[in-house]
Amino acid sequence: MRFLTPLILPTILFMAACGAAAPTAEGETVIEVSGAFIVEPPAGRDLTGGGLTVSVQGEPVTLIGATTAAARKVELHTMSMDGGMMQMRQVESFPVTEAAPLVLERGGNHLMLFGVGPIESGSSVDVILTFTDESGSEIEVTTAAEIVPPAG
Ligand SMILES: [Cu+2]
Repeated sequence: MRFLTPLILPTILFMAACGAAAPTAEGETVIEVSGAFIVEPPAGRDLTGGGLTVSVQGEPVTLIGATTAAARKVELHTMSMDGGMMQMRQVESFPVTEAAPLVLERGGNHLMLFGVGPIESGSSVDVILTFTDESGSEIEVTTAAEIVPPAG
């Protein structure tokens, strides 16, 4: 289970059914994750997208990655219009500040999941998000992502 043995240590792991929060080492910054979802891939496909909202109280943090047991790989993607075409690009990170929560959603910046195993709408899977704070410390937050039907 490579996904469950990340190289990044030490970490703070905090799990909750509906949203998750993790204090940093200083106990001042609080990260809150809510509304996590993964779109059920179309039949025969193992590629899909997902989203969530991250807000932070205190110092800014940076989302630098995500993993889930439900997918081989999760990337951070931007979505933009380029010459009338929707363009997705992988990015290394997304910033989160008190003034600017991070929203990952369908049709916007999003999580891109590759090698997705069988998942069914209505169930949920844990997604582990890795953040860095301004001191360079890594913080992990686990959130339950709801599996939702493909957009109709
Ligand atoms: Cu994408």
